[in-house]
Amino acid sequence: MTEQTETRHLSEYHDAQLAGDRHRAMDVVLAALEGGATTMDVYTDIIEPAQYDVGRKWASGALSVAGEHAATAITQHVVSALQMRHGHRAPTRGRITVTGVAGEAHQVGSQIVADALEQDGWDVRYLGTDAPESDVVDAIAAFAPEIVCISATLVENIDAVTSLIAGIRASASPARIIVGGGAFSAWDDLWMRCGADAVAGDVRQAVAVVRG
Ligand code: B12
Repeated sequence: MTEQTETRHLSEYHDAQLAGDRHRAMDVVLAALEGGATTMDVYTDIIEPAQYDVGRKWASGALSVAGEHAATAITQHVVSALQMRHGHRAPTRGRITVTGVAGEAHQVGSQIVADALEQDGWDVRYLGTDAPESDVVDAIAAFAPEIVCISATLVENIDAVTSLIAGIRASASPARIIVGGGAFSAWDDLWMRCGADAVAGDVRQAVAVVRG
């Protein structure tokens, strides 16, 4: 995609979100894919910036809570449809658990990371977000993944990330733990202070860091 086409698709997608029109939003994404964009391009050049715009508009009062919920529901619909389009192929890499933490409601980012990793050949178990820590530790022990990805958007939830990582390590899981999400942009070394092995900024970097 040229930069100009990317910008046009982003603004058309965002307009469709604001109009609450999920069919139009899906058509914009299909047009981008037909024009040569990859699913990864759609995540990073359309969906992520459109959601960040939704956040800015909500924070400034230009968008109501209902408007934000409708826009995010459209994105969740589109993200699921993109994954359906990829279909299911047998995994060619190892096992990964992707999860949020207790108290964290944001889950679009972690869903996208889970989907992109599955597209990259990993055997992914996605736990959504806001499950009790002990349940997450148990689910990880049962699946025995080589890698655990933990997502947090709010800085207030950093203690929950630290505690979850300690819980996973105490369960004797040898998994490499990678963290990401908006909370980690607050300070450069926050991921290290949580006890994680690595951090990644967006979904493209997440796939690269997971591959190691
Ligand atoms: C939708 C939304 C919600 C929805 C979430 C619904 C859902 N099912 O997810 C709801 C309504 C629940 C919500 C609630 C709140 N929200 Co909110 N929300 C958003 C919004 C608009 C979009 C989030 C989103 O979809 N982002 C798109 C994804 C793709 O981006 P991402 O999460 O950053 O993920 C990417 C990377 O970070 C990375 N990544 C993410 N996870 C991981 C994990 C790993 C391992 C790796 C490697 C990478 C990685 O890859 C992803 C893809 O590239 C954001 C705006 C924003 N800037 O994000 C505000 C925002 C995050 N929310 C905000 C706030 C304040 C709140 C509330 C406190 C509001 C309130 N007063 O109640 C509550 C808190 C709820 C809670 N306890 O968590 C603020 C946070 C401010 C801050 N810096 O702390 C934001 C930034 C809005 C704003 N501009 O002020 N929210």
